[in-house]
Amino acid sequence: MPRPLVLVLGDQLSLALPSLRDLPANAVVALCEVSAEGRYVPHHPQKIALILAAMRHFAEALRKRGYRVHYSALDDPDNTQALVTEAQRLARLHACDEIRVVRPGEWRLWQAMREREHAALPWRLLEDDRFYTTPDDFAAWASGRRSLRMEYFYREQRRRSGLLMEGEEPAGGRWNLDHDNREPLPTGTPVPAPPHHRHDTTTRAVIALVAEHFGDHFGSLEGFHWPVTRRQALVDLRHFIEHLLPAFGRYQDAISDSEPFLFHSRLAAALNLGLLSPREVCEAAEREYHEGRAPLNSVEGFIRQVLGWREYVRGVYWTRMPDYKRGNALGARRGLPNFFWDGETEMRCLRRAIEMTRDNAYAHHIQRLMVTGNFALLCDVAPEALCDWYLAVYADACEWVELPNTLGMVLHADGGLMGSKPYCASGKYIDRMSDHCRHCRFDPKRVTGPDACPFNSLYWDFLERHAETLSTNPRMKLIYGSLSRMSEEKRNAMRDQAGAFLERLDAAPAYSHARGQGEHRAGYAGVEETPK
Ligand code: DLZ
Ligand code: SF4
Repeated sequence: MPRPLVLVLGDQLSLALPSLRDLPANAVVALCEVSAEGRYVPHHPQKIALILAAMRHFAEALRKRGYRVHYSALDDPDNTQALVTEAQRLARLHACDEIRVVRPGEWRLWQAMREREHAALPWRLLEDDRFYTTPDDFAAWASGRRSLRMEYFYREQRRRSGLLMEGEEPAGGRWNLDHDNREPLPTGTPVPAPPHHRHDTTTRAVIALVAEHFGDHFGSLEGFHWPVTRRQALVDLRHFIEHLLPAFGRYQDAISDSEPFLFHSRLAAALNLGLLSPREVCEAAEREYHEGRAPLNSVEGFIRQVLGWREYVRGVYWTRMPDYKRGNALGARRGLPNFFWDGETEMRCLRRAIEMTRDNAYAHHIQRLMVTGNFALLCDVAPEALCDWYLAVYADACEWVELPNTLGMVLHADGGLMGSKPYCASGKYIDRMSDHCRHCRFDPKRVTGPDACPFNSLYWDFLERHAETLSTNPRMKLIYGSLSRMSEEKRNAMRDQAGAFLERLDAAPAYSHARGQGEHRAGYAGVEETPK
């Protein structure tokens, strides 16, 4: 009888995983902690601790259900410290004749595994059916379309799933209530605290291990509060549904100087690791609407993220890689500013977004898109530099979801495949949506002069620099109209202001962590490294 080794990756921690079904009794299930995965970008210590703690708990859950599990711990002396070599070592150790694995979360690993499909020890790749759509479903939807707008994909997903549908029509008569999701947070609005999960001995051991091995990475381990078991993830889901969902829609785009999580679910990490399924979270949210406990703009806004956007970016990723990763439509070349690694900037909004990232391995969608992302866009930060940062610092970042969001949505580097215009904005937007500017030494209303908010001149300078590419875009017509009506004198002053800012940015001394990136990237393939 064939004897498979089933490799379960750190973001595949679901009992419903296709590779765990119908296994012969002699099969061995392997989970492998390897340093290559922790270092190919310098992952936030909380992210590594989350994955390793969740892997250890999942291995226990599998053992309890009778699976035969081989767990390679990070400090096992025989550990080869890379996923492909480690799986091969374990397959030989247990005399297995094939390695089965579900499609991983990154093209780099998928490619390395596919190359071994016909090797002496063959790898068998299985499709991941834990999503609403497979890459083949997405390819079928995308085929023959000139534009891949999320909105049309999302409508089809609603029809297919039946979520928030009343017959053939969307519940409430509209497909998308985004316009009702843009209120700033009134001062003094109470925000419920996130659940805190008790750390058992397994989680405590992992936190100590990560501090020892990855303590040099950007990010604090203190206040680690991520759910590391399915049971804890369900507590977070219930907390979101009961305490956050009703106000989620209204304040979805709000930013707070003091509250990192607001009414956001923080469920993406648990979803992306497999502790929760997209179906159960969407259905839980939908129930709240039907039972009158949450308004449609909240429920639709949440379901759009999970059923629409999450599936859509995954489809874009798998149907466009590896070329997608090389996209740089705006020719951006600047390195990542050093303060992304320490938060040392006078720009309050950026400082707080980076500090919150350091403390929580989390920043919410609008901080990522309109603060750090917008700044990187306006400064022509190279897509690779920003994508590596987002992949490293956020607990929920797997490349399939991070790359299209960063390269496509934030940086418009895919030439508009995903977004019809770049999400560039001046300080006015941040002032409207947050209370940061009240605490900032800059003035969001000034465009030039020593106290002017840097976002303002950077914004206009960005539009000028990229006029050739962007000014013909119908959705940018209005803003280019405003630019063209400005006096030459004003435009010169803004150009000088932005130029001086960018010069200072380039002259800032390199932060040691940023220098360390070269070493991290050298092991990027992470699959064939020499065993330590
Ligand atoms: C992100 C990550 C880290 C830090 N460590 C591990 C690990 O030790 N073992 C593992 O199986 N997975 C890890 N991961 C997640 C992998 O990078 C992910 O499973 C791949 O699918 C790439 O997306
Ligand atoms: Fe950010 Fe400008 Fe507001 Fe300061 S003034 S917080 S830099 S938007």
